[in-house]
Amino acid sequence: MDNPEIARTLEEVADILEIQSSNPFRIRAYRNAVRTVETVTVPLRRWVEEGRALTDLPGIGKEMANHIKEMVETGTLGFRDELLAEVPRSLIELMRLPGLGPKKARKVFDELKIGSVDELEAAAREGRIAALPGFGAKSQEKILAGIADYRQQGSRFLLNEAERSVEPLLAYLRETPEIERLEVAGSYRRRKETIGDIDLLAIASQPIPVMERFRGYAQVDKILMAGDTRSTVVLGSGLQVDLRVVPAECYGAALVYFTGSKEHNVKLRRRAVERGLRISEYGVFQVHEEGSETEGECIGGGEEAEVYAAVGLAWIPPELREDHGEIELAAAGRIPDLIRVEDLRGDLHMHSTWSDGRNSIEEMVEACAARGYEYMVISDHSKSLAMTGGLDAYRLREQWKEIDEVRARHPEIRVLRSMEVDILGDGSLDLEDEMLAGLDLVLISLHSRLDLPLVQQTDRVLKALEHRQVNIFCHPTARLINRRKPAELDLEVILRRAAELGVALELNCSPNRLDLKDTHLMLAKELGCKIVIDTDSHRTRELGLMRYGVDQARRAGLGPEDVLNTRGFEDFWIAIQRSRM
Ligand code: DGT
Ligand code: CA
Ligand code: CA
Ligand code: ZN
Repeated sequence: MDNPEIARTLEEVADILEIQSSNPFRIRAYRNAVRTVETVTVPLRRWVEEGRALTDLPGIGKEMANHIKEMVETGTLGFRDELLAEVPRSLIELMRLPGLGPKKARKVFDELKIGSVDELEAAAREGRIAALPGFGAKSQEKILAGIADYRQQGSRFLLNEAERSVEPLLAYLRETPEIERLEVAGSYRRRKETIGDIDLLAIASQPIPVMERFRGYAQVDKILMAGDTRSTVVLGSGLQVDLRVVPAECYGAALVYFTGSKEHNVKLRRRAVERGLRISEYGVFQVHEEGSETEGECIGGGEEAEVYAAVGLAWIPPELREDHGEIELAAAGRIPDLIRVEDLRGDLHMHSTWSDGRNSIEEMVEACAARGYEYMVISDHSKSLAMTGGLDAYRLREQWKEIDEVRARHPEIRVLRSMEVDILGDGSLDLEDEMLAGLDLVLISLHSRLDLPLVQQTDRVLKALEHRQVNIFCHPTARLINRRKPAELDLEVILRRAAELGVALELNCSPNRLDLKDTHLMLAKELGCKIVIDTDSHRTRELGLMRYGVDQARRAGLGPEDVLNTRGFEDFWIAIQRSRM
C-alpha cells in the first residue's frame, strides 16, 4: 500500500470506531495518524523496508506503527476487516454517503431506524431528516444530493474496468465454432468514459449452441434472460452483458442500431424518413405508401456503410456517434481523419521514484524508448504535495544530476526535465522562479482546495496561467470519474486565456480522469487552444494508457494535427513555447 491508501484505511478505521462510539481518545489517535501519513514526505513503504522506527513519526504510537507495517507488508489491515464485520453493512453504506459521515449516519440509523440508502432518501423527501436535532433543511438537501451522486457512481463501470471483464469473454466466445462474426456495440464501441452495460452482436451458423456457450461462461454470476437468439447475463464483476445473434443480411443495420448512441440513431432515422426510407435494426427499407405499416423492400443493411450510404452519408467512426454534429459533417463529406495511438511521438507527463512513481527514471526512459517515442518528460510532484514525496529545490537539483546521467546512457530518446508543480491556494506556484527557469517544460496542476467557489477557483487558475514559465495545465478540472466532481471552473474563460498565452491543455489519459473530457476538448479546439495527450504514468506499465486518451480525443473529433505531441521534436518544441506577449 502507498501512503494515500494507508491514510484512507486508517481513516476508515477511525470512522467505524466513531460509529461504534468508541473511546474518543482512541478515535483521535487514528485521526492524528491519518494526518501524519498524509503529510509525511517519504513513502512509508520505504521507511518500513529500511527498518526505521515508525514511532519516530509524530502521532504514531506502537499500535499505529504495527498497523502501518502490516499494511505495507500484506496490503491489508486485519483490524479494519474485523471492525467491518462488527457493524451492520447498511450502516457502513450510509456512512460512506457524501454529506453524511459516521456521526450523522449513526443518528439516522438509531433515531429513525433507517437501514438503507433507499429509506434514507424516502425520509429526506418527507422532511424527516430536517426535523432531527442537529440536521436542518440544509443538511437534508446535501444528503439528497449525496444520494444522487452515489447512485450515479455505483452503477457505471470505467472503460478500463469494463475491458478487464469483456476482453477475456470475447476471447472465450471467439473459440465458439458456430460464431462467424462477433463485435461489441453500445457505449463500449463508442469508447465512452463509463459503461452501463455491454451489448454484443454476433453472426452464427447456429444460434442455440452459441447462447448455451455464452451462458456457460465461468464468470457468469446470474442469468437474467435465456433466449434462442438473445441472452443477458451478469458477470462476477457486476457487469451486465447482452448477446444477440442476428442474421448476416442485417448485421450492419443491427450494428448501427446497437452501437447508438440513441441520439445519433434518432437523427439517422429522421434522415431516412426524409428520403422515403425506413432504417431499423433489421435493415434499410423502401417505404411504399405514406403511413403504410407494411414493410417495403429491403435495400441493404449487411454492412454499416450500406446503411449510411442509403441516407447519403459516409461511414461514421463509432466514437463520433453522439449527435455532436457528426451527421452534418458526414453529409458535407468532412468527417475528420481521427488521431490514432501510433501518431503520438512522446509522452509529456510521468512520475518516477523521486516522488510517488514506482519506477526509476532510467526504467521510465527505457520503457518510453521501447515504445518508439522520440521524446519524453519527467515530471515529479512538487513539495506541497507532501504525501507523494514531492521535491523541493534541493532534491530537484539532485534529480537533474540523475537525469543527466540517464541522458548520457540513452541517446536514443530525448529526456526533458520538468515538474508537475502544484498550484497553491492563491494561484502562486509551488516552486521558486529560478528553479522553474531550469526546467525544460513546466507543468501545473490543481491537487488541493478543489472545493473553492467558481469565481475564486477560476481566478486562481488564471493567475497560475499568467506565470511566464508555465507550459502545460494538467488535468484541468481535477475530476475523478465516479469519485470526485470536477472543480468549479469557468472553463471557457480559462481556455480562452490559455489560448492567448499559448499554454497547452492536457488531456490526461488515466481512465479515471480523462480530463479534459470530450466536449471540453471540442471547445478547446474551437478556441484555438494547444492540446497535448499524456499518461501521467506512475509506473512503466501505465505508459500504455495512452490509448484511452486517444479514444477520448477521437470522441472530440481531434486529428493528429490538433495535438502537439504528435509532432517530431523540433516542431513540437517550437509549438509548445508560450506566445510572446
Ligand atoms: P450504456 O450501456 O448506458 O453505457 O450506453 P449504451 O449506449 O450502450 O446504451 P444501451 O446499452 O442502453 O443501448 C445500446 C444501444 O442500443 C444504444 O446506444 C442505442 C440503441 N438503443 C437502445 N435503446 C434504444 C431506444 O429506445 N431507441 C433507439 N433509437 N435506440 C436505442
Ligand atoms: Ca450498453
Ligand atoms: Ca444494453
Ligand atoms: Zn502527475
